[in-house]
Amino acid sequence: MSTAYIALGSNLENPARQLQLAVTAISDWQHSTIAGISGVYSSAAVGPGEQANYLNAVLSLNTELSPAALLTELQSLENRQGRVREVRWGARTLDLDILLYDDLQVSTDTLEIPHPAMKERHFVVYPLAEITDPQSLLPCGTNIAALLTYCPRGDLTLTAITLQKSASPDQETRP
Ligand code: ROI
Repeated sequence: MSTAYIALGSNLENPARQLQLAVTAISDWQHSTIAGISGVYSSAAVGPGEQANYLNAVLSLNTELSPAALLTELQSLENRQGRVREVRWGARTLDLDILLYDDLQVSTDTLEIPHPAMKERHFVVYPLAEITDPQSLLPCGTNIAALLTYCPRGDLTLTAITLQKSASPDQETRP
Protein backbone atom coordinates (compact mmCIF):
# COMPACT_ATOMS: atom_id res chain seq x y z
CA MET A 1 0.00 0.00 0.00
CA SER A 2 1.29 3.46 -0.91
CA THR A 3 0.37 6.91 0.32
CA ALA A 4 -0.47 9.66 -2.13
CA TYR A 5 -1.40 13.28 -1.52
CA ILE A 6 -3.99 14.74 -3.87
CA ALA A 7 -4.80 18.44 -4.33
CA LEU A 8 -8.40 19.36 -5.12
CA GLY A 9 -9.49 22.69 -6.61
CA SER A 10 -12.63 24.20 -8.12
CA ASN A 11 -13.89 27.64 -9.08
CA LEU A 12 -17.01 26.81 -11.12
CA GLU A 13 -20.53 25.49 -10.60
CA ASN A 14 -20.70 25.43 -6.81
CA PRO A 15 -17.07 24.69 -5.94
CA ALA A 16 -17.89 23.33 -2.46
CA ARG A 17 -20.24 20.79 -4.00
CA GLN A 18 -17.66 19.87 -6.67
CA LEU A 19 -15.04 19.15 -3.98
CA GLN A 20 -17.50 17.10 -1.90
CA LEU A 21 -18.61 15.13 -4.99
CA ALA A 22 -14.98 14.27 -5.71
CA VAL A 23 -14.29 13.20 -2.12
CA THR A 24 -17.43 11.06 -2.07
CA ALA A 25 -16.44 9.39 -5.35
CA ILE A 26 -12.90 8.70 -4.12
CA SER A 27 -14.31 7.29 -0.85
CA ASP A 28 -16.09 4.67 -2.93
CA TRP A 29 -12.93 3.40 -4.66
CA GLN A 30 -12.23 -0.23 -3.84
CA HIS A 31 -8.45 -0.01 -4.10
CA SER A 32 -7.93 3.10 -1.95
CA THR A 33 -8.84 4.58 1.43
CA ILE A 34 -8.88 8.24 2.30
CA ALA A 35 -6.64 8.69 5.33
CA GLY A 36 -7.01 12.44 5.88
CA ILE A 37 -8.70 15.52 4.46
CA SER A 38 -7.61 19.10 5.09
CA GLY A 39 -9.90 22.04 5.65
CA VAL A 40 -11.23 23.90 2.62
CA TYR A 41 -9.40 27.10 1.71
CA SER A 42 -10.51 30.03 -0.42
CA SER A 43 -8.15 32.20 -2.48
CA ALA A 44 -8.04 34.41 -5.54
CA ALA A 45 -7.13 32.61 -8.75
CA VAL A 46 -3.38 32.42 -9.25
CA GLY A 47 -2.35 32.94 -12.86
CA PRO A 48 -3.22 35.21 -15.77
CA GLY A 49 -6.71 36.53 -16.52
CA GLU A 50 -9.79 37.24 -14.47
CA GLN A 51 -11.63 34.33 -12.94
CA ALA A 52 -13.61 33.48 -9.83
CA ASN A 53 -11.97 32.63 -6.50
CA TYR A 54 -11.05 29.00 -5.92
CA LEU A 55 -11.79 26.53 -3.17
CA ASN A 56 -8.92 24.13 -2.48
CA ALA A 57 -8.20 21.19 -0.22
CA VAL A 58 -5.71 18.31 0.01
CA LEU A 59 -6.39 14.70 0.92
CA SER A 60 -4.12 11.77 1.71
CA LEU A 61 -4.92 8.44 0.15
CA ASN A 62 -3.72 4.95 1.00
CA THR A 63 -3.82 3.25 -2.35
CA GLU A 64 -2.91 0.14 -4.27
CA LEU A 65 -3.01 2.07 -7.55
CA SER A 66 0.24 2.86 -9.34
CA PRO A 67 0.90 6.56 -9.98
CA ALA A 68 -0.19 6.17 -13.62
CA ALA A 69 -3.38 4.30 -12.70
CA LEU A 70 -4.15 6.89 -10.02
CA LEU A 71 -3.75 9.67 -12.61
CA THR A 72 -6.16 7.86 -14.95
CA GLU A 73 -8.78 7.54 -12.18
CA LEU A 74 -8.41 11.19 -11.19
CA GLN A 75 -8.72 12.39 -14.79
CA SER A 76 -11.80 10.30 -15.32
CA LEU A 77 -13.34 11.85 -12.20
CA GLU A 78 -12.48 15.34 -13.48
CA ASN A 79 -14.12 14.51 -16.78
CA ARG A 80 -17.23 13.10 -15.09
CA GLN A 81 -17.57 16.38 -13.20
CA GLY A 82 -17.58 18.36 -16.41
CA ARG A 83 -13.97 19.46 -16.68
CA VAL A 84 -13.32 21.06 -20.06
CA ARG A 85 -9.65 21.29 -21.03
CA GLU A 86 -9.70 24.20 -23.42
CA VAL A 87 -7.82 27.02 -21.80
CA ARG A 88 -4.52 26.59 -19.96
CA TRP A 89 -4.86 28.29 -16.55
CA GLY A 90 -8.62 28.51 -17.22
CA ALA A 91 -11.50 28.20 -14.74
CA ARG A 92 -12.46 24.64 -13.89
CA THR A 93 -15.19 22.61 -12.22
CA LEU A 94 -12.63 20.22 -10.78
CA ASP A 95 -8.88 19.94 -10.75
CA LEU A 96 -7.24 16.90 -9.12
CA ASP A 97 -3.45 16.80 -8.96
CA ILE A 98 -1.14 14.18 -7.51
CA LEU A 99 1.25 16.11 -5.26
CA LEU A 100 3.25 13.28 -3.71
CA TYR A 101 3.34 9.50 -3.96
CA ASP A 102 5.41 7.88 -1.20
CA ASP A 103 8.90 9.21 -1.79
CA LEU A 104 8.75 8.54 -5.52
CA GLN A 105 10.00 10.87 -8.19
CA VAL A 106 8.19 10.40 -11.50
CA SER A 107 8.82 12.32 -14.69
CA THR A 108 6.98 11.26 -17.82
CA ASP A 109 5.19 13.17 -20.61
CA THR A 110 1.93 13.00 -18.67
CA LEU A 111 2.92 12.92 -15.02
CA GLU A 112 5.40 14.67 -12.79
CA ILE A 113 5.67 13.79 -9.09
CA PRO A 114 6.24 15.68 -6.85
CA HIS A 115 3.91 18.16 -8.56
CA PRO A 116 6.30 20.70 -10.13
CA ALA A 117 4.49 23.82 -8.84
CA MET A 118 3.42 22.61 -5.42
CA LYS A 119 6.07 24.46 -3.41
CA GLU A 120 5.03 27.87 -4.76
CA ARG A 121 1.29 27.41 -4.33
CA HIS A 122 -0.12 28.61 -1.00
CA PHE A 123 -3.40 26.85 -1.83
CA VAL A 124 -1.50 23.54 -1.85
CA VAL A 125 1.20 24.02 0.80
CA TYR A 126 -1.08 25.10 3.69
CA PRO A 127 -3.74 22.39 3.35
CA LEU A 128 -0.97 19.81 2.82
CA ALA A 129 0.76 20.92 6.02
CA GLU A 130 -2.49 20.43 7.93
CA ILE A 131 -2.59 16.69 7.22
CA THR A 132 1.11 15.76 7.24
CA ASP A 133 3.79 15.54 9.85
CA PRO A 134 5.66 18.88 9.49
CA GLN A 135 8.97 17.02 9.72
CA SER A 136 8.16 14.61 6.89
CA LEU A 137 10.45 15.00 3.93
CA LEU A 138 9.73 15.57 0.27
CA PRO A 139 11.87 13.53 -2.15
CA CYS A 140 14.09 16.62 -2.58
CA GLY A 141 14.93 16.56 1.14
CA THR A 142 12.91 19.66 2.11
CA ASN A 143 10.50 19.14 4.98
CA ILE A 144 6.89 20.27 4.92
CA ALA A 145 7.46 22.81 7.73
CA ALA A 146 10.11 24.53 5.58
CA LEU A 147 7.63 24.86 2.70
CA LEU A 148 5.45 27.04 4.92
CA THR A 149 8.30 29.43 5.53
CA TYR A 150 9.11 29.74 1.81
CA CYS A 151 5.52 30.20 0.69
CA PRO A 152 3.63 33.27 1.96
CA ARG A 153 0.06 32.64 3.06
CA GLY A 154 -1.14 35.67 1.04
CA ASP A 155 -4.92 35.86 0.71
CA LEU A 156 -5.50 32.20 1.57
CA THR A 157 -8.47 31.86 3.97
CA LEU A 158 -9.63 28.76 5.81
CA THR A 159 -13.40 28.43 5.28
CA ALA A 160 -15.97 26.79 7.54
CA ILE A 161 -16.67 24.14 4.87
CA THR A 162 -15.72 20.58 5.81
CA LEU A 163 -15.46 17.70 3.39
CA GLN A 164 -16.86 14.34 4.50
CA LYS A 165 -15.40 11.01 3.41
CA SER A 166 -18.75 9.41 2.64
CA ALA A 167 -21.80 11.56 2.53
CA SER A 168 -24.51 13.05 0.43
CA PRO A 169 -22.81 16.06 -1.21
CA ASP A 170 -25.98 18.13 -1.09
CA GLN A 171 -26.34 17.71 2.64
CA GLU A 172 -22.71 18.23 3.50
CA THR A 173 -22.18 21.47 1.62
CA ARG A 174 -25.47 23.13 2.61
CA PRO A 175 -24.68 26.36 4.48
N1 ROI B 1 -5.58 29.44 -8.25
C1 ROI B 1 -6.06 29.05 -7.05
N2 ROI B 1 -6.18 29.95 -6.07
N3 ROI B 1 -6.41 27.76 -6.80
C2 ROI B 1 -6.30 26.81 -7.78
O1 ROI B 1 -6.64 25.63 -7.55
C3 ROI B 1 -5.79 27.18 -9.04
N4 ROI B 1 -5.63 26.28 -10.04
C4 ROI B 1 -5.13 26.62 -11.20
C5 ROI B 1 -4.65 27.99 -11.50
C6 ROI B 1 -5.32 28.51 -12.77
C7 ROI B 1 -3.15 27.92 -11.65
N5 ROI B 1 -4.93 28.93 -10.43
C8 ROI B 1 -5.43 28.53 -9.24
O2 ROI B 1 -4.96 25.69 -12.14
